[in-house]
Order: sequence, then structure tokens, then C-alpha cells
Amino acid sequence: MTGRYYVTTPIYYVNGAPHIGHAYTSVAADVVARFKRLAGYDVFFLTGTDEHGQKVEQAAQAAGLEPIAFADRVSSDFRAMYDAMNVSYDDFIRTTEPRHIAGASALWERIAANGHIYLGAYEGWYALRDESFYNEDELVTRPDGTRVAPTGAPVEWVREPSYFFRLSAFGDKLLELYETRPGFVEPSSRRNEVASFVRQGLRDLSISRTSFRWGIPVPGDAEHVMYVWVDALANYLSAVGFPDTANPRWGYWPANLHLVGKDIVRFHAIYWPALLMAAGLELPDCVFSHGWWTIEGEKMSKSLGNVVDPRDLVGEFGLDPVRFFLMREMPFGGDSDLNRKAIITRMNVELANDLGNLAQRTLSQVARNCGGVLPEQGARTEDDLALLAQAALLPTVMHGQIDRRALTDALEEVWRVVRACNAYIDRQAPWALKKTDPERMAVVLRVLVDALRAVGTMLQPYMPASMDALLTQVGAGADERSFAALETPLPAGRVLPAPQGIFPRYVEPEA
Ligand code: ME8
Repeated sequence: MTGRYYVTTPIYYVNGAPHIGHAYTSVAADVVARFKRLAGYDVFFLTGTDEHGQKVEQAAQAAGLEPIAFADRVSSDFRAMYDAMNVSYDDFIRTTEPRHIAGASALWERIAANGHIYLGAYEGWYALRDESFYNEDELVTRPDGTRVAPTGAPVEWVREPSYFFRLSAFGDKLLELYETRPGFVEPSSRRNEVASFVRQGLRDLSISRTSFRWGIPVPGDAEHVMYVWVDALANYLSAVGFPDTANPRWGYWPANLHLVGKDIVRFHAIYWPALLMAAGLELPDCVFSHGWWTIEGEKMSKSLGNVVDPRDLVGEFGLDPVRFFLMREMPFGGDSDLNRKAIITRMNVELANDLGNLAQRTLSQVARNCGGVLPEQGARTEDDLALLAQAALLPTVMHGQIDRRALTDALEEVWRVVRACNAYIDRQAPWALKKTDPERMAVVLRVLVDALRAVGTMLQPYMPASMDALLTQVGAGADERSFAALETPLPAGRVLPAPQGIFPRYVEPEA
């Protein structure tokens, strides 16, 4: 083992059904988790559901259910979505579980014991949709004169007794954090936004509510429930056993990577490190914020009725093409548009043509012309060695990219090799060598099988099921699929299964 690696997704609100935004963060985290496992790390990949708060309470009421019954239902739908997306989480935490309630309460108690919580009264703006407080000067005035949150969410004036977290005392420490550990918030554009928000001065944060009941009671004052964001952020600790530091899982803390959407950076890059500092706990390495999908050019919203359930896409295009599209189309960290045309183009050009055809051409020639067994590596030319050398660099190059959260660049790196293989097969024309120089033909096909094995191995995090099929077809056994295993060639003479296409072309159904 090379070390431990702890990666998280946000825990999703159970007030609505899983959508493509949730699937996106989770598939990205899954790619990182699978990559690190294949690189030999002991990985802990956490996800879950955020089940408390007024927003969930109201959604439950509207559905005519008790909050917990409602949360049970939606939480299990999130798990079902994960299964459909082949997300390999190690733990799924629900904030209504006793272990989480214990962890969140312990975090509160620590912060209080360190003198950073006091009782006061909150008066100000609250946006229920964002479960967020906003300062007066952050509000935006609509043409009709109403004032809304910068996210467009309606705000209401709230006035109630409240516990406060002394966030104002942490401004300088946060600025020092962004300065000394620039990798703490990425990409850098987000770090600049966060730093400039902090530089304007932080106010103490209202961290309890008395106007509803669906939350974790404040330790020592059950009139109050914890502010849902303090409750939710604590999940990253409670899942690894906090406050029981003797729990073997505690060794995963601090987390290496919190993946979040750009709308929730403030909570993860300001509140979260401040709460951890106040509790005297170590800080995670990195909060990485990804961009947002629009749908066929429009913002995704319930009111537009264009909310995409990832399972519908999977039903139409297949699982791995959808995972591939999500990771390939949007430069990780930027924004992008999800539309049918782009999905079909990626499927047909990059998957079916570039990779699928390459595998099919190579493996069918091995089946036909090499007796269906893996040829010897033989005497290789410079052209052969150049291609293999390019493929052999993939583990190192991609590992660097994954550690920099360049998930899209890492895919592009594999495609460079795929394109090089396609140029190589055309140049070497093994089908012509069949008659003129069968020995050379076998060497060429073996070079291609070896390159395909490298490609298949490196793409496992992105498209696990299809690459399982590809690796089986190139003769790699279950224990020959780690990155390290690539250094050991597969033995010649191994019988290969009959080749089968892995990426069919997408053909529009007849109207
Ligand atoms: O924020 N494209 O939960 P949530 C990409 N419970 N990502 C999108 C998106 C889109 N169109 N729409 C939403 C919460 N997202 C809290 C988290 S963590 C301690 C608590 C992303 O269910 C969004 O950026 O609202 C966010 O990361 C997640 O989906 C939505 O989470």
C-alpha cells in the first residue's frame, strides 16, 4: 500500500430526487477513488445524504410523510442512483444515523469548550432554498423590486434566538491558510473569490435555529437545533469515527479531497476550515469545486421541467458512455452543456471509432491470424518501442493529473495513445503483413494488444464495466489489472476469448 486516501462527495439533500448534478460529482469522486485504489492506495470514499433542516422538513410535509420516512425513501433512491452509475463508495452516511448525531454533537461540544460559541439573537436574511444566511449587501434587486439571494433564491427576514459561532475571529487565519496552502481551495479562480469574501470581513455565523424541530438538538439546549450546514459538514468526521479517535477509520482523517459544486464552496472553504480550527482538528488537503451543467443550453431547474435523471441517460446511451461523456465533455472545474448531440458525437467518434474499432480490428486479427492466442513480443522495431513507451508513461502522467484534479486532461492523455495506436495500425498494416511477413504481423499485433491493455487498465476508473470486458479480451486476468501489473508482460500463448465489440455506435432510432 502506498498510503491512505480519503475522498468525499457532498452529502445530498433529500428534498428532491437525484439528478445529473449529483451523479456528476459522484462519478468524478468515483474516478478519483478507483484510480487511487488501482495505484495501490488504501482508499476511503465517502458519500451520503443530508437529511435535516427546514427544507427537508417542508418537503416531507408536502409529501404527507414524517421527515424520517421521507428521508428513508429519498436516501434509498440516491443509493439506487449510485448503483445505476456504478459508484464504488466505501460508506454512505445519513445525517439521521446515531453515529452522525454523536459526531456532530461532539464537534459542537469541542468548539463550545474552546470558547467559540455564544448565545445571542439572529436577525437577518435567510434563503431556505440555499439553507444559507446572506448579508444585506449581498442581496440582488429584481426588476420587480423584490430582493433575492445572489443565487436567485427567495430570502426571508428571520428573527430568533440563536447560538453563534465566532467566525469573525478566524478571518486572518483563513487568509493565511489560502496564502500558505494555495492548494486548499481549487481551482484558483474559486480561491480568489473565497479570499476576497473573507477579506471583506466575516461576521459571526448563526448556527442554531428554534423555529422548527427537524435537526440535531444543540448539546445542552434542546430548544435549539443545529444549523443544517454545521450538522452536514460534520459528516466528514463522523463517518471516520469522530469523536472516537481510537476508531481505526480515524486514520483517514484529515481528508485528502472534498469534491463540491461551485455553489457550496463558501461552506467548505470558509465555514468548514474555521469550524475545524475552532475544534482544534486538522484541516483537509483540498476543497475542489467543479462547474455546473446546463441542459441543452438552459439552466437546469424544476420550473423549466428539464431536470435530468442520470438513469434516463443510462437507459438510452448505456452506463459507460454516460460516465465517459460526463468526465470528457466538461473540463473539470469549468462549466459545460449536456445535450444529446454532444453525447452521440462523443460516443460515436471517441468510443466507437477511436477506441472500439481499434480493439475490434486488433483482436479480430489476433483471433483469425494468430490462432486466437497472445503472440510473442518478438523482435520489436523503433516504431513499436515508441508506441509502447508512450503507453508505458500513462500511469505516471495520469497520476500527476489526477492529483491535480485534471480528470479531463487525464482522459485526453489516454486518447493521445489511442490515436497513436490508430496511426500505428494504419502505418504497419498488419492485414497486409499477413501474406508478406506473418512473423512481423504477429509482433505488430502483440504491440497493439499491449498498448490496448495499458489503455484498458488506465481507463478502468472512468469506464469500469467496459474496461473489464476489454481487459478480459486482451487476456489480462483479474489480478493483472492494477497499474503496477502493467510492468509485467502477459505470457505469450495465452488463449484469448472471442472478440466482441465494446462500444456500439449510437444510431438514432427511427422517428
Ligand atoms: O448542497 N451541474 O446538497 P444538494 C453540476 N446538502 N452540479 C450540480 C448541478 C448542475 N447543474 N446542480 C447541482 C447540498 N449540482 C448540501 C451539501 S455537504 C456537507 C452538504 C451539484 O443536494 C451542486 O453543486 O443541493 C452540489 O455539489 C450538489 O450537486 C447538490 O447538492
